Amino acid sequence: MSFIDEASIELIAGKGGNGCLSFRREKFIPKGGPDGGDGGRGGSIIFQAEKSLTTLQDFKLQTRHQAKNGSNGQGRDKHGKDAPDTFLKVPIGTQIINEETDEIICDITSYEEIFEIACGGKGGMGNARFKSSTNRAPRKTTDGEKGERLQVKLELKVLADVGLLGLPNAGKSTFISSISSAKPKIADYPFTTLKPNLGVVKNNFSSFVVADIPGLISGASSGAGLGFKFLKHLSRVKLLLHLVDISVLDENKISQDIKKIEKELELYDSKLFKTDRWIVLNKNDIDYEKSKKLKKSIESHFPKIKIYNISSISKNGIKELVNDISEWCLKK
Ligand SMILES: Nc1nc2c(ncn2[C@@H]2O[C@H](COP(=O)(O)OP(=O)(O)OP(=O)(O)O)[C@@H](O)[C@H]2O)c(=O)[nH]1
Ligand SMILES: [Mg+2]
Repeated sequence: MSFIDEASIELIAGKGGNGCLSFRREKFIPKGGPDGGDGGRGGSIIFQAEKSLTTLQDFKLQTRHQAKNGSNGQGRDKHGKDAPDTFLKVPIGTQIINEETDEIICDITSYEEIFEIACGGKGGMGNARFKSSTNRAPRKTTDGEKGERLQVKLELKVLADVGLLGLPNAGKSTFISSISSAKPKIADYPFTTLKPNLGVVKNNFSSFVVADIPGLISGASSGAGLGFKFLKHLSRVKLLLHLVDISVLDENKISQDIKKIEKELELYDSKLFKTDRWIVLNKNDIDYEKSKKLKKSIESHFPKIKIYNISSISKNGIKELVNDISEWCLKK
């Protein structure tokens, strides 16, 4: 299944039913009064978050969603039935944007809330409503109102506490699979990850959600590689973990790699660049002694940033890092 995080759809709420024109006809009552009932309300369109969904794929297949119309009123003062509302299920983290104005209409961030986006039309009035002392046989009725119609863009930005960042092959997917039950594809070639993966990390009594995205390369902020398309998924995280492959064991090469990612972040979005970020030197199982020295020198290159030294394979240093993330997430 492909990962779809954008879709453009048309929403049409139901029209209200028309009011009815009718007069009572019964035996022995030659001139019965007006008894046309009102029309029912048109169905509204409502968004709701659904736990089992992770992409907007369904909205690529169906781009037009129309709610049912209300029923027309009938004689004998029978009101038309209200139409049922149409519920559209989306993954949590979906934003709904008005395509004409570009304004965010709503942001679906909880499973409890529902959001009515297009309101069904009111039913029209039957002629019974127009009876008065001066007009005992009104022939007037009104039609049901049209339902609201709207063109919207859906945009999914995954909701996570922690986002993983790094060059392809840094070990981001290995890291998420070592700390959570997420099972992403892992391989020794770049761009193994093609869509964001989420993992829930349970630590003592708290838990946090981590998002793994495809690796970034130089020029990512202007569209190179795959990572750019996915950077927006990090826009709402509280903490970025920048994973760095230290297997080259070369201080200069490693700090150049770190700067490459920093530059892309800054070019992409200054707000994302200002998000709290820790550097995580990964693959220290290759040479633990050398990795300790490397950590010291990298610290001198990046004095303002917190730096960790771990191995996602041997799990060295992972516990301390996970504890610090938990504590930090609780404070935020
Ligand atoms: N020795 C060692 N190898 C590691 C470690 N972590 C990851 N690797 C290896 O590095 C390679 C890349 O790992 P991935 O987890 O797929 O890297 P990624 O950052 O998710 O890569 P992309 O999805 O392509 O961006 C794999 O061959 C992993 O086995 C580690 O701590 N030590
Ligand atoms: Mg990966």
